[in-house]
Amino acid sequence: MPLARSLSFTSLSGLEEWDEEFDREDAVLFEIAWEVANKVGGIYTVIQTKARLTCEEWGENYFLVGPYMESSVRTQVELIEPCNATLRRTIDKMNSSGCKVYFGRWLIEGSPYVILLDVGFTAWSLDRWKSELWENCGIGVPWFDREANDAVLFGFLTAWLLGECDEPPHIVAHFHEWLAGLGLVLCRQRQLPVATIFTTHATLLGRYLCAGNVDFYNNLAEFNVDKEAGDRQIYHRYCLERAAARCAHVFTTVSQITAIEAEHLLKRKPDIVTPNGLNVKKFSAMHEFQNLHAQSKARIQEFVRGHFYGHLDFNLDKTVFLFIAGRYEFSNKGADIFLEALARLNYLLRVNHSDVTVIAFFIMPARTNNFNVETLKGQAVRKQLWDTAQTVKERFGKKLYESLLVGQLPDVSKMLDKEDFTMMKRAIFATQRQCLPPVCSHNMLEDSSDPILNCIRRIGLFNTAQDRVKVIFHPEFLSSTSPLLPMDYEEFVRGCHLGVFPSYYEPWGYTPGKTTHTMCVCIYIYMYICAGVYMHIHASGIYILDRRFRGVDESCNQLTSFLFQFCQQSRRQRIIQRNRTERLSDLLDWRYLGRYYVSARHMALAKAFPDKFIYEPQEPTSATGFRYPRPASVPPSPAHSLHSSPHHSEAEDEEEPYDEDLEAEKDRVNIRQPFNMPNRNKNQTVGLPEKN
Ligand code: G6P
Ligand code: 1S3
Repeated sequence: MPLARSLSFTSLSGLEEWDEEFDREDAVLFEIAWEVANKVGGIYTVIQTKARLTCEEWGENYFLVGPYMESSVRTQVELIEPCNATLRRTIDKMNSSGCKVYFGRWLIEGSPYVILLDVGFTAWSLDRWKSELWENCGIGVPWFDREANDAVLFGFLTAWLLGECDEPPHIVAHFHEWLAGLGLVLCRQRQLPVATIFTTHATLLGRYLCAGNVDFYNNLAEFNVDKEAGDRQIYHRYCLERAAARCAHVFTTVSQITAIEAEHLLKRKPDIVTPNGLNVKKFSAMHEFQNLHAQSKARIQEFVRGHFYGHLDFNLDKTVFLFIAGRYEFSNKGADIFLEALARLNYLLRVNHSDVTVIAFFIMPARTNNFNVETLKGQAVRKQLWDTAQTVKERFGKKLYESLLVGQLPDVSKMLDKEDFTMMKRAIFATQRQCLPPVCSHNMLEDSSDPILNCIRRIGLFNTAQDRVKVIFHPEFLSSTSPLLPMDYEEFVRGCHLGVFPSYYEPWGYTPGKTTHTMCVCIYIYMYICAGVYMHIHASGIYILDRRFRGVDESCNQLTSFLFQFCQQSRRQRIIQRNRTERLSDLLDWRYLGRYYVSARHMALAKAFPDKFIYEPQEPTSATGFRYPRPASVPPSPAHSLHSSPHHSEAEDEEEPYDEDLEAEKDRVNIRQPFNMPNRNKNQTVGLPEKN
């Protein structure tokens, strides 16, 4: 018997330092998910952003397995011949047995290989596979659940594929979420020589229970899981999920809070938490992202000019843009308490006679039949005003030029003639409107029962002139080709001032992650932040809303107070807060977070092939500890020594005299200023929250 090889980390400070003893030549990694090259939600982002790092680690031995979706394949995948003899043989064999299996390269960073399984093409096997599932695993899937039927087809096809791949000897198969989980169950039931990992990104029951009126986190241990799943008609799905979690060599989830949830609801404690990362792009200078903010904000302002035409009685320079985005789960994602807090904020701003206006965007996809006429008209009116202004400007310029040509100063009273005035009056008349600016940009299919619209109706935020808080519900993901708001999501986030994510159920929270990634300040929810990360976040200008032991009303009050503080900030303070947010970006980088996936794979190999591999976890010590690099914006230490970095420091934030425009400019170009100047700002709140 060959000697077992030790799979351990020699250091936790960098991926390049993984133990080299593990020879990847005789191992192959399959990562299987329904969202491979198929954008549905967060798992797509996990796999897509992680691909570059995994390709660096596994090279040609890394394969993603997903469903074949023609529309996505046409735009995202280059179909090619299988890259090795084993796969060619396997795919040919499956295709000659009535399947359609495609091989290609996914055109994302890292260009990973993808194997795409056409589940629709093998639908003829559904009944046979379902009865096999019933006989072998006792799980019955009802005919009407289309998603579960797809999961059955996808699971059997995956197990077939893995069963045919007999070379190289060590296969690691990593399955994501319940939709892919059956493949894992079948691998184990058929005793395939495969090291299996199952990652749940959210438990099915967690999602369903939280969406109802349940005190979820305080009752995790009390739920009768079978009954709860049965009551919600998801028992078969729950069985598939639980079977995958129980059968896996290694079970993982994305955060500590979801690990506790999984332990209670899926009855297995995750072996390791594998948090999600992003591909963090480093800016060479801090003012770069500040400039990008200003550019994107200008585009949002243009949209707002059109949307509020005829009611533009507020100062756009004193308008703060807030947003919430994500899967449309009204209370799970915290849209309920955000709206409630906005109503309270509206009241506070009004009674304090604030000159600040808040525009809150809700970007959550719902069923619609396109943009509504009033919203489109707004943009058309804005465009017409712009065109009119350009025409008058050209005519004016021509007259001015002609007058200068003959050596005369122009007669100002004759520069605009009757025709110009008529044109301008017509344009102004076009801005009259009989209705208020719409709260929703689209025609909703379920308008009368839509939870956001119903809540807006109840709290009365109708975009009236008196409202200091205006709302715009955009029930579609953003796109740079939209005729209404032609911006992609990242650009939009950059232009906003604050992202608000008071989710009740959020296993990881990619949306706040991506928001920080674009250096936009945001409000995180405490529940899913682990203790170590909490300290980083708290130091980074991010607000943390604690919903753990608080009722809805108390959380609403806390959120309202954060929002009110934010609205009182000056431009200068917002700039500083954005700079601080930059410090968080390293926390989310796959280069650091990818190690947990590596660890899970090592653990699985050691469990599946104990005579070949030994897994030796190593606790981080002060010598090998997990340390993030110092972000560029962190002030040098000791605090009052001379600075070696050209970046703006916190000491400056607090101690320098205050001139908003000058300071903003300084921040842009990172000019260093001397210390110990008199502090004009002593009594001014900086807007950072108290630690709870
Ligand atoms: C960036 C730009 C500044 C601009 C500021 C506006 O920092 O570099 O030129 O003044 O954004 O910030 P605000 O928070 O008011 O959108
Ligand atoms: C899930 O997607 P969601 O937005 O429905 O998976 C994501 C990736 O792990 C996670 O970030 C998110 O919290 C979950 O909820």
